[in-house]
Amino acid sequence: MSPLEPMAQQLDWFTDNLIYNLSFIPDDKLDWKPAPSANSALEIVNHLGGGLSAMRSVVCGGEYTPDFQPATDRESAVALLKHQSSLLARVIRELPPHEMEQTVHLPWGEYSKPLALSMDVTDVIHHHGQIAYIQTLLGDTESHFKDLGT
Ligand code: NI
Repeated sequence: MSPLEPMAQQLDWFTDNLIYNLSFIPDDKLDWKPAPSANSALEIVNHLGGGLSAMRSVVCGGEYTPDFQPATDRESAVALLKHQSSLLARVIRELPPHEMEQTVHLPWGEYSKPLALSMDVTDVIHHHGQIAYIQTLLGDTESHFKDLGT
C-alpha cells in the first residue's frame, strides 16, 4: 500500500461528504451568493474542478492548467467532483516511490509532489466548509455527515 493511501482516503471522504452537503442546498440556491464578491456553491464546485484537474496535470508532468467541463447544475456538479476527485485520488495512490522527492512548480511556489497533492486535498476540505457555511446562511444549521445520515 502506498504511504499516501491515507491522503487519498481523506480526499475520497471529503469529496463524498462535500457532495452530500451540496444535496442540502436547494436547486434554486446553487447560484446564490451571500455577497456580490463571494462565490456561489456552483462556483466553488467549478473552482475545485479547476484545481483538481490542474494539480493532476502538474504532478503528472504537465502544466498547472485547469482542464474540465464547468458544471451548470447539480447533476453536472456532482459528476465533476466525483470525476476529478477520483482521478486525483488515483494519482495519489499510484505516485511511484521515486517521485516522492520530486518537486513541481505551482503558481505560488515549488513543492514536493506529496506536499503539492496534500495542498489540493486541503483545498477540498476548505471548500467543504464553505459549502456547509452557505447552508447556515440559507437557514440550515444542521451538521451533515453522510456516514451518520444526518
Ligand atoms: Ni480553493
